[in-house]
Amino acid sequence: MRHTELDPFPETFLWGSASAAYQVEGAYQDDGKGPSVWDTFVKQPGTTFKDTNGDIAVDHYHHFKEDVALMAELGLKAYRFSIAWSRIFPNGKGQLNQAGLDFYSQLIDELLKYNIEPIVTIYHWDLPQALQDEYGGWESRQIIDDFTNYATVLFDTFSDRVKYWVSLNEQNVFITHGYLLGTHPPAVRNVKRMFAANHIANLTNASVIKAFKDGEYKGQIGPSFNYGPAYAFNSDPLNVLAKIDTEELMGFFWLDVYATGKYPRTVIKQLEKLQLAPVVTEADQQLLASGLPDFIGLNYYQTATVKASTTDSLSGEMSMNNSGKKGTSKELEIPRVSKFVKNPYLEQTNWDWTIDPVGIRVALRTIESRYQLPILITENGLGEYDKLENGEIHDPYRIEYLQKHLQEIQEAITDGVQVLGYCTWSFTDLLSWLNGYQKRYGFVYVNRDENSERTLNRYKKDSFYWYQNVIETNGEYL
Ligand code: BGP
Repeated sequence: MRHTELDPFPETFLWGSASAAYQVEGAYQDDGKGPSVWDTFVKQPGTTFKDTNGDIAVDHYHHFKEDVALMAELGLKAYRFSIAWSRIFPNGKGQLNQAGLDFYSQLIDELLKYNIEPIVTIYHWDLPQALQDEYGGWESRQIIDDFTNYATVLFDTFSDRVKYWVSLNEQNVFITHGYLLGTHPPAVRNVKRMFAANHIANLTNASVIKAFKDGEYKGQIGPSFNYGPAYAFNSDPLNVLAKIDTEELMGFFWLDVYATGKYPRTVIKQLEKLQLAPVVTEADQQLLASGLPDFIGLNYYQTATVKASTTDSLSGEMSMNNSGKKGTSKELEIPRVSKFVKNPYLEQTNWDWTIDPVGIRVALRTIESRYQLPILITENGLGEYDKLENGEIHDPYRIEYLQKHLQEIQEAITDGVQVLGYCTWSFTDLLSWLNGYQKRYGFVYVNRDENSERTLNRYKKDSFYWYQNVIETNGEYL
C-alpha cells in the first residue's frame, strides 16, 4: 500500500555507512598481522578483476583518523566496519597480537570522540590462512571454538564501547562462492561440501551469539545476511511456485536457522533425497536454538525474478559480470527449480545488478512477517564508475539510488517494520572483492585505480553533501 502520510524516521535511527577490513585497510603485513585466505587467494592470477588485491587497498589502516574526521564532517551516527581476525590472532588461535587489538581500539575511540556509534562485524570473510591450512577452515567443527574464542576476546576488550555486533557477514555469499561457485577462497566446487561447511558456519554463528548472551555483555548481536527477495515472472502458477522454491532455497534456508534455530523442512527434505543434507545432531539443534539474534542485519542490493526451470541438469554456467561491461552476465538456472530472468520493469547497473528500491521494502516486510525481529540495514548502495574532475565528483545516480531506497525504508517503517538504522555501502571507495577498484560505492572518492595507488587522496562526492543533509534533518529531506 501507499501511505498518505509517512512516519518520521525514529530519533534514534542509526544513519550509517559501512566497510570491511580487507576492502579498506591495506597494511596486510603490518604490526604482526597474519595472512588471511583472501591475501593468498588474490595472488593466484585470474582470480580477481585485473588481479587486484587489498595489500594496500585504500590504506585506511594509515588514514583512519582522516577517514573518521570525514565521517564526522558528514555527520554519520554509525560506522560499520569489520575486524580482521588475523590481526588479533595471526594464526587464528593461540598467540594474541596486542598491536591488532590496539588498532581497533584506537579506531573505536576515534569514532566515539565524534559520537559515531561503532557497529563491529566480527567476520567479513578474511579467515586466517593458518586455520584453512590446519583443518580446512569452515569444513571443520574446530572452527566453532576458535571463532568463539576470538569473538570473546573482542567482547571482553570492546563491549564497554561497542553496542552493536554483527556475527557473520553474508554467510550465504561466502559459503556459496567459496564452496559451490569456486569464485571465493577456498575455491571449492562441491555442493555436498558446501552444505556441510554451511552447517558448521550456522553452528559457529549460534555459538558466538550464545557466548555473547551467556557473558551478559551489554548490546545487541545478529548476523548480516544478503537477502534479495525473488519475484515470480508472472502469475503463471508454476512461476509462483518457482518463486517460493527460490526464496526457501536461497533465503529462508539461512534466515530461518538464524531466527528460529531450525532449517526449513521443505529444503532439508529435498537435500536428504539428493543425499546433500548436512549432518545435524541433537546437540546441533540445541546449539542452533540457543544462539538466536537480537536483530537481523540486512544487506540489500537487488531482487531476482524467476520462471520455473524446465531443465533437469545444469546447462551452461552462470557467469557474473565483474568487468563493468553492461550485459555480460549470464543468468543462473537451478535445474528443476527456477530460471533467473530479467525483470522487464527494472533497470540494471553497468555490472548488471538490478535496481529495485521497492525490493528493499519487500525484503523488510518479509523479514518482519516471518520473524518479527528488528532489522538493521547493514549494507545498501550503488557500485558505479565515478569521474574525478577538478577535485569534484558528480554522482547524481548514486544520490537517486540511495534516496529511492530510503523512501521505501520510510514506507516500511510506516508499515510497522522496526528498522534500527541504515548503513550505506560504503563510506570511502574501496576494493570490490572481484571487481577491482573501478566499481565505486563511496561518499568519498579515493584517488587510486587498478594500476596504481596514485595519491590515495580523499575527495568528497556530491552524494557526501546530500547524505549530510539527510542526516542533519533526520531524513525529513531525502
Ligand atoms: C556485499 C559484501 C560487501 C561488498 C558488497 C558489494 O556482498 O558484503 O563486502 O563487496 O557486497 O559487492 P561488490 O563489491 O561485489 O560490488
